[in-house]
Amino acid sequence: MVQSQQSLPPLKNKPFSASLKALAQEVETVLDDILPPPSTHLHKAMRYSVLGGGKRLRSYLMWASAHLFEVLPQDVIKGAAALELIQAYSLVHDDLPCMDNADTRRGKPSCHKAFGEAPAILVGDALIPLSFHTLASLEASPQVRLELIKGLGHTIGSLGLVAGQMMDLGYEGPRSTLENLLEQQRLKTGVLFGFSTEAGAILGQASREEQKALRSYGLLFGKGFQMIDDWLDGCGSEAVMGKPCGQDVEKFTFLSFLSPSLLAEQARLVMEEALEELSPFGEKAQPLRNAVQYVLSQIE
Ligand code: GRG
Repeated sequence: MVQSQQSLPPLKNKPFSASLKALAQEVETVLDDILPPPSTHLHKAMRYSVLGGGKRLRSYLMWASAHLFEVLPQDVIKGAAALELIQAYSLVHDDLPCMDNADTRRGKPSCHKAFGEAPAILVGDALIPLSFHTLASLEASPQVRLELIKGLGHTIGSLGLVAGQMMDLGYEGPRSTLENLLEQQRLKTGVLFGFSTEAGAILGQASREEQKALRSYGLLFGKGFQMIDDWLDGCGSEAVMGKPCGQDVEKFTFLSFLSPSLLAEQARLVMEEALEELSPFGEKAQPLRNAVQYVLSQIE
């Protein structure tokens, strides 16, 4: 049965952390349903990598963007789940020994540590098509589904996430410039956040201008998020972060180019730019403003 378009429940008075938690639970339930039962090694590894962890920030941004328009609530949660499948794939592959070589992820052994290296590659390989299949199965019109599928394909391909990873691995020019780092972070972090807010607007059949403004908010949010992530890794404490700090000292990060105080200042400016993109949306954009507030509060 096709259900009618409707506004998502207003959440402007709910604190960010409560909204994020509630949404994360809904997305987790859908992910649990989308993922195949754990009857094979591959499916166990897929469920291990996707479920029970992650802040679900991209889901939140998609939801908060869709919240500005008339949408099918179940499509928003399912669309957000599709983004989380991509997020999980990118982390599983990034953790591999031939990439960032990380033994832990989301507070537990990384996928290849728990299930083996070849299975971890195949987990990523299987999560990507599952994400596209999920978008293709939404109740939205074929046009909307096509736009989402096209947008995600562009976002995660050789002009998006994969290009960022190639730069990070040092295959695409010198890594020792701030310019290179900004582009790498735009591709690794920014474009998926940008697509998250754009996807909410696509679902809501927003105008091109609205889609552009929300994508721009997401890109700027991603830039600020990465700056603050680098600041926290260099200057934060494990007690506050809930994960070990100082893991990136050997790498090029924003702290390789900017002092902590300058980096914090830049992050605030970038987040202010992100907030400016929300001015056409008035009060209803409060959940998106709350996300900025939350990320900035970590360096206050
Ligand atoms: C194409 C293999 C491949 C990778 C693409 C996304 C990416 C590049 C790598 C992931 C590793 C990484 C640290 C990327 C920077 C973006 C970032 C800070 C990701 C972590 O996002 P959070 O903090 O993670 O939202 P959770 O666990 O909450 O989902």
